[in-house]
Amino acid sequence: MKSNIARKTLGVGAMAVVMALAGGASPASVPVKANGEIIGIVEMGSTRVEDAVISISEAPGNYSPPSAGVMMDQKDKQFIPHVLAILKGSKVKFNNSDPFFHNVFSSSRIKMFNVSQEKKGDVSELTFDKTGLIPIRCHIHANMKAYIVVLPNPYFAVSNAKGQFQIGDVPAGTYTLKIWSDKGSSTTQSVTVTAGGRAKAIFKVTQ
Ligand SMILES: [Cu+2]
Repeated sequence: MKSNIARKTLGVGAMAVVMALAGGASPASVPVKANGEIIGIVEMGSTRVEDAVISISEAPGNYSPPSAGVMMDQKDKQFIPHVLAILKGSKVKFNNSDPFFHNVFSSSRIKMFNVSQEKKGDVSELTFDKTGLIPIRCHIHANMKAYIVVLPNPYFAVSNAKGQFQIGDVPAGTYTLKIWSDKGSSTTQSVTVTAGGRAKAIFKVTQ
């Protein structure tokens, strides 16, 4: 046991020397990672929940939205993605990939709009500068439903088909982690992110 530890220590030391030589940098100049990440899963009973939006409610700083618009496509009479999470101030491009008429509208108080994309390739671009939930529909196809969730900071994620999510590059701190899903609700959680660490959260959604 003792010899194992000794060997392990030697191994790490040797590796550090090799890295320092290869990189031409002393260990003191290696940047310290001040941010961490949050990972987790979203469950509902024994199934996993896709398209849940997980976000932290308060984070310091001012954030600039991406200059390019984020795409919400209309293909095979569906909005893709079903749930789009964006940073406040972002532009969304509503694209028509179908060879027929689509329309996008919302009656929400946060952003009320009504635009049409008559033919394949038509795009309507809108800016979303208030935070909140915006349900959207198409006047032509009643089954078409989607949601845009506008958030105040960039620390959010949408769960994948396995219910997994990952929020990366979060400044170290303690936050309230919240969730929105069109399938149900779940309570908020407190999460502490440490520098270089990985905080974990499990959300249980109920109807
Ligand atoms: Cu449509």
